[in-house]
Amino acid sequence: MRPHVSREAASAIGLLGFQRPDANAPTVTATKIAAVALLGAKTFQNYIAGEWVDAKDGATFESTSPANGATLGVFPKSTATDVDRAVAAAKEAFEEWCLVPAPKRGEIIFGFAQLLTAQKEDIAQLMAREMGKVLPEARGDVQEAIDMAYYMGGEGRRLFGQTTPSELRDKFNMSVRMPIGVVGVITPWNFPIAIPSWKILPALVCGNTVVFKPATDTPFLGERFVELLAEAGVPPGVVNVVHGGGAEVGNAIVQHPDVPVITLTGSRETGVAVTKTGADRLKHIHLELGGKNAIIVLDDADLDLAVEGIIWSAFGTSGQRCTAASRVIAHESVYDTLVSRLVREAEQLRLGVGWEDDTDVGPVINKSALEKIHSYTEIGKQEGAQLLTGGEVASSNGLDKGFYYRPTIFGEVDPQMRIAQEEIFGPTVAVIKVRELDEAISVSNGIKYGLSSSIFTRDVNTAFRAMRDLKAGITYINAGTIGAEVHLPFGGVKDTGNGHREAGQAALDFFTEWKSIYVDYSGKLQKAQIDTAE
Ligand code: UN1
Repeated sequence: MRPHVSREAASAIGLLGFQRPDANAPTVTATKIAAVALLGAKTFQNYIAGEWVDAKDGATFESTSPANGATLGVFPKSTATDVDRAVAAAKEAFEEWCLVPAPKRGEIIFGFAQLLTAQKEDIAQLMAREMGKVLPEARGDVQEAIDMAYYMGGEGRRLFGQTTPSELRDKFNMSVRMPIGVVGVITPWNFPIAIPSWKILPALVCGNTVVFKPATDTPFLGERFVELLAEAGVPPGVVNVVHGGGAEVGNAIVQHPDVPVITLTGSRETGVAVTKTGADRLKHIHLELGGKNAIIVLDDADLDLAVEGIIWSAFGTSGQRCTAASRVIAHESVYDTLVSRLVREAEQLRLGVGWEDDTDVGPVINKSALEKIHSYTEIGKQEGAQLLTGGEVASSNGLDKGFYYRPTIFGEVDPQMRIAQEEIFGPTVAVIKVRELDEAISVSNGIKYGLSSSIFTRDVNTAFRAMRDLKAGITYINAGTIGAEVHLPFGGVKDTGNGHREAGQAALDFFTEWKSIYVDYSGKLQKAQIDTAE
């Protein structure tokens, strides 16, 4: 049961005036979701075994808007006891869910895609409030989950294995994908709908069940995601949500003996800790960690395009994407022009609440993020980099109610400076001058991470060299560093992860285990490697 909230309260948190879903849009069932849920829910619960339940010890935390400080909801601050209940439910549900024909599992996920489509605007509006991103990007975040739902729903009728000849007569060989069990899903706040979809939807279509811990900065969106899954027909216990922090809930999931698979998007430090914790039980761990992505601009680049690509990749989502461009590597012959054009463009970006049409850049996620971003401005100045624009908290015109930072550009940056090496996760970009392609590639590679990379050039030979030599999981030619599509593998090399990928077919490899099956129909004992005569 979810309590209703008054219109006044709803209006106070800025949730009124949403565009209602199109009556002709595909809907799956009559539902309490969408507007009613957005307006009507003030205190939220965990979702375990198909029931909405409070945390066992009754503790709570609030979700507040980084845009204006409004309280959006109160959520259970769960503990290991709640995780135990969720894991038990997921373990029990696995026994039946793994036997549901994969095409049927896929159909439920298609239903989820339809619900998300119908609710896209409402969820985007909520996201602009809870996470802060501007509406076009919030819609994109939801769209990414819709795309993933259609893609993974389709996998229900594929999940291809392999057949291959046997070395022996009258024998048939094949390999099939098998579900693994309960998957622990730990997600960040920066893509509060898209990233859960990358993890939960492939896990489900492959026949696994899920215990999901959304980020504490975006629990409302995590709860909406699960509510829609339940609405789409995911049976009780197959997806469970447990709200709360990493130290309590995250750790309990990672330590739990009945959770053999963990997928985490988070910081490098958390990734290392999760790996250590899971090691004793030989858990399957997927990690998607940091980035320090660079855009290379060569002397033959289309500069208009490069400027657009840099501004979008550096300041979109207020720089809070793992794929954001936080470095620009500019050929010396274009450096001055590029820098002055970037500064001009950055200074025209309008800061504000994400749900206003004329906002280009929304807030950053919370106070500690704001402080961390500003501390890097101080570090950059101390290191001797040239602060070209920004470098300060924005607090005029009501922005002091939220966490806003001016788009910041440093020039004359040395590749070894901390602002060029460490992940800031904010609207700060470091511009580095180079003399030629080899140097550009070596600067781009000269960091511990390896997620996204990009080069602007009109020379096809240069482009192919970059595709080969940039050490990253993703390389863009003549586009910025953001904008990955769901049907290609997503992830990075070096400290960005541990070799696994999400999205695309690669996700299926993580959420299943291969089983090789040999069928001997010769009616006699045939010995592989021994009976080699014919
Ligand atoms: C992330 O920041 O972790 O490629 C994900 C992009 C988005 C996903 C980013 N499609 O920028």
